[in-house]
Amino acid sequence: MRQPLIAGNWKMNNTRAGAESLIQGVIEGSTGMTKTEIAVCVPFVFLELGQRLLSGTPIRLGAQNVSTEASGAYTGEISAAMLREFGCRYVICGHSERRQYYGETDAVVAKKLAMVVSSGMTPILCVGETLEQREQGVTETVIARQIDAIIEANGIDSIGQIEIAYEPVWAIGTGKTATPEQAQEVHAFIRRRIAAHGGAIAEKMRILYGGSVKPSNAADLLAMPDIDGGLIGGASLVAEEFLAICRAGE
Ligand code: G2H
Repeated sequence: MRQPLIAGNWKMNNTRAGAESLIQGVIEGSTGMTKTEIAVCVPFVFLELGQRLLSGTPIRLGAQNVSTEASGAYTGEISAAMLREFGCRYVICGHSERRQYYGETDAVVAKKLAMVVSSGMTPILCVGETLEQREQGVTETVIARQIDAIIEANGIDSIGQIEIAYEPVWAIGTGKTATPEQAQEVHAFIRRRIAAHGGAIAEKMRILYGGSVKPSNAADLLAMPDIDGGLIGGASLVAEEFLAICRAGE
């Protein structure tokens, strides 16, 4: 009942020529896929290219970050309105790499989500625990804190306007994937947590899994009742691999 979403997160990869052939490959290879929604979240500098190539196709364009501010003297920042103008439908917010390397707090992430929503796009909110936190048995506490912070800052209704991606930090780019059962357990917890806040949206909203998703594990992950798609890093950089994952959602 929830349409699967497979979104590529290219991170800081690719050349202009590489970006062009990858997007073309995804367009051509996804013809005939009707069930799965497909998106590519590219570096800012490839947005114009993405907008041009994807125009008239069902594939959505996305960005990987956004400023907390609307406009003004914020050197190096990119606003939500700019992303919207360049055809973005999705914006990844609060990816663990941004939390870890650029000090993004839950409060910053909440502000970014609000900016994206008010500009008419859909944020993909990333949440997830580190290996240390999992080993300490505080996975649910960490995820609850990340989700609750958004609800407290932006209200429960704002949750209906976002996508959530559960990305266990220990599974990101490491080749270690959460087992489908481990991921399902956390996805179900996220849904319960949102329902407990009075979010009638909990059953309808999509919760994606991210962290070393590849063609060989995508089908098993997507078969889980609370896994509604994937946020794909490394495997989204090779058209055939990304397409194989998209096909698993069909
Ligand atoms: C997790 C994921 C994409 P990868 O960061 O967001 O990357 O699939 O390379 O683990």
